Amino acid sequence: MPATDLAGSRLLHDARTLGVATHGGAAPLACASHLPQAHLLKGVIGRDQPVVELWRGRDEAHDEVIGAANCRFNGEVLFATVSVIVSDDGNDALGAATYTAYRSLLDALQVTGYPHLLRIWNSIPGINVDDGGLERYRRFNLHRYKAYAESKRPTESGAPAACALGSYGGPLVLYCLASKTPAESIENPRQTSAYRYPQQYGPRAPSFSRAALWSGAGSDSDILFVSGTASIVGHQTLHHGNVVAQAHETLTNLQSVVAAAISRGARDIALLSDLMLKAYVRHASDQPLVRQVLAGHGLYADAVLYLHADICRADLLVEIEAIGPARSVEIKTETIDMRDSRSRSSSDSQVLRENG
Ligand code: 3EB
Repeated sequence: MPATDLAGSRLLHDARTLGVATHGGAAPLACASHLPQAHLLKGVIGRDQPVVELWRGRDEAHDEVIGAANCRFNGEVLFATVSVIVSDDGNDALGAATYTAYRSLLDALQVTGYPHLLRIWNSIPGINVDDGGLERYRRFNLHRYKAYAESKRPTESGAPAACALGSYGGPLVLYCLASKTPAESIENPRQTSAYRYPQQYGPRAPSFSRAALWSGAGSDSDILFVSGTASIVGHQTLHHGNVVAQAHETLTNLQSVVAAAISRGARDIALLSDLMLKAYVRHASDQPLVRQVLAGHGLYADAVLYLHADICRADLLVEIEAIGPARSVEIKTETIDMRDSRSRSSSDSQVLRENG
């Protein structure tokens, strides 16, 4: 255990570390306050402690705060977080927060010289709530599109891999990885491209790619960012109310998008099992079923991070994302033992326990 204590502390204080996303926990992680940190208010399922997702590059990184964006970059990639409070007045508070957050982020990418957004995570308070006749997720889509279009960013092919999940209160939180060189957009032949969804899903279709395939500078392997993937075939949700069938359909979709990436020449990726997975479940009590489906597909279900979150379509019960394998960027998830930190005086003493 002392060895992993040290490993955890070393990782957080490693000059190559780019930033963290903290899943769960009442407050942001004090021992990571020197890094861009996305504090996400989702419940971690199956572990009684928060989890920190830590991003580390190959070279020493430097940070800069630009407007609302906390950035850290190493000459090759940039990690950034933006957090914007959603006011409770007005019908379109979420839309306004989305526009502000995206404009700040995109301006920061331009200023720092990392213009290519590879992957972005969106955490949206009350994602399925109806605000004055339009669901918050649909308002989010309108304003994300507007910010991309005004910043002359791709809104169709070339848009980043993404996901959009709910949070139970708190601000709108974005975190992302961007780079100096572009990624290749990958679509899923089983699914209508999200940016071509018909109007029945909202006045503006979502701006994201099913996956982004990126080769780091001078790297001999690629990194595949697979967007949040759900039980959608064509543009329709399948298997209403059946989480097991939705999980199977989701895995078929994931396998299909990974196959599409391989057929485009992805290096070092052969199977879905080569990637790191994160699963979001709408109902925490469904997690054992999802876990079982993953194990049944030969995946290492205990290494998956399970988070309790609302999903952008009200009829979706599960969504899974994938990433890896990462040579140019390392991603580790670790459990933080908060009990341990309470017994110590230094805020640097929180224990990070690697879970593989
Ligand atoms: C879907 O396939 C499910 O709006 O950024 C997945 C990934 C979903 C990203 C987004 C939404 C987003 O449409 C929802």
